[in-house]
Parts: sequence; structure tokens; C-alpha cells
Amino acid sequence: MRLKTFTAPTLADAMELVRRDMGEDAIIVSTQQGGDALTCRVTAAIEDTLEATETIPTEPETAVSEDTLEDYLRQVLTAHGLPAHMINATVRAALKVDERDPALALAAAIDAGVTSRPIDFNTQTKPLVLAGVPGAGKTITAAKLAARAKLDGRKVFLATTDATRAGGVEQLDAFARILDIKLCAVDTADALAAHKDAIDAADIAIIDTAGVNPFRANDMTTLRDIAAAIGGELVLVLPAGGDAMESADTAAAFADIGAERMIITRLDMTRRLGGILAAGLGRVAIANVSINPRVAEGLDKINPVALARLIIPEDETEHFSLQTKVAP
Ligand SMILES: Nc1nc2c(ncn2[C@@H]2O[C@H](COP(=O)(O)OP(=O)(O)O)[C@@H](O)[C@H]2O)c(=O)[nH]1
Ligand SMILES: [Mg+2]
Repeated sequence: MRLKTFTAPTLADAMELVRRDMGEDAIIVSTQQGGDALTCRVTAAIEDTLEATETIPTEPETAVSEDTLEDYLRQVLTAHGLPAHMINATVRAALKVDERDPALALAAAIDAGVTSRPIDFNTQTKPLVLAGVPGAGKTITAAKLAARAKLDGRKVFLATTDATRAGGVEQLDAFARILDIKLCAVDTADALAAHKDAIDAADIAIIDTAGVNPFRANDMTTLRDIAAAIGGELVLVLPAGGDAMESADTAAAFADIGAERMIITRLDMTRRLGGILAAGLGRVAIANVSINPRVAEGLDKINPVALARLIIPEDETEHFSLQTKVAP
């Protein structure tokens, strides 16, 4: 992840510089009016892989001692419900970088511990098999992905293996009909495998599954078999806001059956992010996030800076620098 600061007479000009230099994927980290009120400073971040640009570190507002920063980060992460051993590791990583802005120091620590790997229809060859606990947001996520692919003009194969539960098919079928996609409803891995030709013929295949208990071996074997039957990629759908260790254990259980990525849902209705941070610090990368229940609005991407900013909002940082200014 690289940070770069741009200065221009107006915010719009500065944003334009960001877009021109760093592209559409750049994420705005902070905006600031210059001292003379005639210039605007915008700091943006971008993933390393996209473009190597010269980095200008953001200047700290106040030089704060390492102890103060450490205490502050500990307080914040505790408030978000992160367990002690993960707080220790995260704070250690945050203090390693030469960065006194708490959110940016935290972003660096998140960057070191959490992998972000968004779903990209251009390179996605395996069917996406969405899995998780009941109510995680699997069906909405399947509909969001299908809608996006369809809007991009791709040929979509959409299936659900949640065909035994009452109402399991109807919810997704309603979305499928609006999208003019035929929903394939099956209840076993073998029945799904019988549709292999249709899956291969599609540009993108999306499979919604029935909710499972991650700690029940039978449930997890069934899921693994469903993904294996079609050579699919198992993607965990994990709601934000859960207990941190519970979320970490859930992600670990899905990693055990082959999940390498997860989609975080309900970010819009969550205040404590220890759950997703704890899950992300494990073996499963964050693919995308869902910040609303509306199918048309799709999924979003998140990078370490954005995640850190959700954990420490900008006005909190102001509060932090006010505190540290008066500190001895
Ligand atoms: N606010 C909000 N609600 C969501 C989001 N994702 C899913 N939901 C809601 O969560 C509930 C369960 O979603 P559903 O897709 O049926 O879960 P499933 O049991 O895993 O298939 C539904 O009421 C969804 O509208 C989200 O990102 N934000
Ligand atoms: Mg469902």
C-alpha cells in the first residue's frame, strides 16, 4: 500500500490529480485545507500492485510519543472487542512503522496482517460457492454478484443448494427473475455436478448454499463436497459485528475446508469491528464487503486504510491529537 499527498487550489482539483496519478482505485484517506486556506491537500492510498508511485509520507500533526500512540491503539482495539493476543500483535506491528497518525499506523499493521483480494470477474475462472452460517447474507450476496455480472454483460450461471428448506429457493428466485437469469435449484453435490456443462458454458457461476454450523463436521463435509463437485471456490460470507474469537474460529473452520477468501456483510450496521479484524488476521483473505442490503448497489472493496479509518474515524484522530497536544 502506498500513500501520496496532492495539493491543489480546490478539493475538486486535488481529487482530479489523485484520479489522474493513481487511478480510479485510489482511496481518499484525508482531505485538509492548507494553512493559507487557498490550497487543499488530499492524501490518497493505493495498493502496491496497481502502480508504483513516489510516496510522500503524511506529516504528523503533532509529534506524539510511542507510549501515547501505543496506549491509544490499545484502547481503540479493546473497545472494538479484539482479544488481547491480537491487540498485542497488531500494536507491535503498528509501532514498527514510522507513522504517528494512529489510523495510518493501524492501517500499516492491518496491511501486514490482513490480505485483501477482491473478486474480479475478469480473472475468476472457478464457480463462486458462497457459504456461511444461516442469516450471514449469502443469498443477498449471490444476488449482488449475479446482478453485477449481468450488468457487465456476462453470461451468468446461478444456482442454490438451499432447496430443502422452506423458502430457500423463492428468495433467490425472485432476484433471478428480475435479472432474467434462470435459477438452478438442487439439493446435493451430485445434482449440482450434473449441471457442469451449463457451469462451464457460463462466464461466471455463482452458487448460493444452505446455512451451516461451522463446528459440525457433517455440515462442513457437505459444503466441501458441493464445492469439489464443480471445482468451485468456497467463499465464506461472514457478517461483521460478531464476537471476535467466534468470527476468527468460524473463518478458521472454513479455511480448514478450503476457503481462502471471505465477503464481509452488514458493515453498515456494525460499530465494533474486532470480529472482522480477528477473522482477517487468520488464514482467510477479505474479498469484498457489503454495506447495504440492496442488491442493485452491489459489493464494495476495502483496503487496509479504509478498514483502519472505520476503526478510527477521522474525527476520533482529531480527538487523539488534541489529547496528545496537552500531554506532557
Ligand atoms: N444492512 C444490511 N443487511 C444485510 C446485508 N447483507 C445481508 N443483509 C440482510 O441480512 C438478512 C439475511 O440475508 P440473507 O442473504 O437472506 O442471508 P443467508 O441466510 O446467509 O442467505 C437479510 O435481511 C438481508 O437483507 C448488508 O450488507 N447490510
Ligand atoms: Mg439464504
